[in-house]
Amino acid sequence: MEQTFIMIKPDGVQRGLVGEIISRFEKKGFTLKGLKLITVDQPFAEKHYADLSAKPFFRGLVEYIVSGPVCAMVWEGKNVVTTGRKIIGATNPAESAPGTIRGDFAIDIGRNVIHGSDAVESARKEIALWFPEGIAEWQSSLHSWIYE
Ligand code: DAT
Ligand code: MG
Repeated sequence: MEQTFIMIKPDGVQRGLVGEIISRFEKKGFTLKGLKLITVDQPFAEKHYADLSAKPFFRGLVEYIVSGPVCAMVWEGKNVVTTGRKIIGATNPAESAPGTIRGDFAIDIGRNVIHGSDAVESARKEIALWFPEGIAEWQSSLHSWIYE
């Protein structure tokens, strides 16, 4: 089954949005396979956002991600990478549709509350980076009530 890496950024944790965000993924029917509150250091944040290192906003982005604890998660389900991105909404909250997490809870692009992997391959890399210890082995007993 497909997995994705979802991270509630320091603003989302500080603003008390952890429960609301987890609830949206749970209610959709996805399965929580990994979860931890963690404050990462600069080299780690730079590694996570390595693809963006040439961007002018890179420094500010790294500073933001290391500014407090983040809630790192692995979610599992059919099409969870693409659907997870839809639940999160467009990168710039000014363009995120209402009903999406960023559309409902964010205003500025540099405080957009949440990260989600953009492809199955990046999800695999991000899960390996953030959860080197591995993730929980369990199957939800609701499976047959969610999948036909
Ligand atoms: P996403 O987080 O939607 O996958 P991304 O991978 O392109 O977007 O960028 C990672 C983060 O960097 C994004 O969540 C917010 C920040 N960012 C992206 N584009 C930006 C810009 N033009 N100005 C400031 N911050 C930006
Ligand atoms: Mg991205």
